[in-house]
Amino acid sequence: MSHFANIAEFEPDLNGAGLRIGIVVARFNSNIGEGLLSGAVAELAERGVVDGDIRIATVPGALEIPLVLQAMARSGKYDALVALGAVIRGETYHFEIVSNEMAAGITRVQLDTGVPLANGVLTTEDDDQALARMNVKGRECAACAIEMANLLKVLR
Ligand code: INI
Repeated sequence: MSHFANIAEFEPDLNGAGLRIGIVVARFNSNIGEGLLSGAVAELAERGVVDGDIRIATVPGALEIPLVLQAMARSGKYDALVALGAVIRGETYHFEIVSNEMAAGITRVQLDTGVPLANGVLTTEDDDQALARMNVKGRECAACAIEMANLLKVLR
């Protein structure tokens, strides 16, 4: 839906057919990572991304995500990337460091490489919050990756 009759607007395009999507998932809090991954892959499939166009890399924790995203982005093999993981305050005394460095690194990779990137690393107070959000967050990030990949293709 465009806002104005005489002003062109790029419509969100959520068709994933033909898009190549890379996913990086942290194994720390692995049950949450698995839930995020299930949601993301289900959403990609429902939106037309075929299994052969998806690659999954796992890393030990959230702090390792940006470097692997950077390598995948630089490879030129992906239209968009998705980062998945969980940083849970109740289980770490350096919650802020892990959360902030992870998020800053992910944003930096996106801007440095020009490859769109959806940040699906949950930062929560406890396990229950992460469990409640993992499926929807995985799905949202997959949809975000598709939309951003399509928008960037049009803009370029
Ligand atoms: N990594 C996470 O992904 N989530 C966490 O909650 C977490 N905590 O609790 O510390 C965490 N730490 C590990 C970190 O990401 C690195 O793997 C580690 O510091 C080695 O570089």
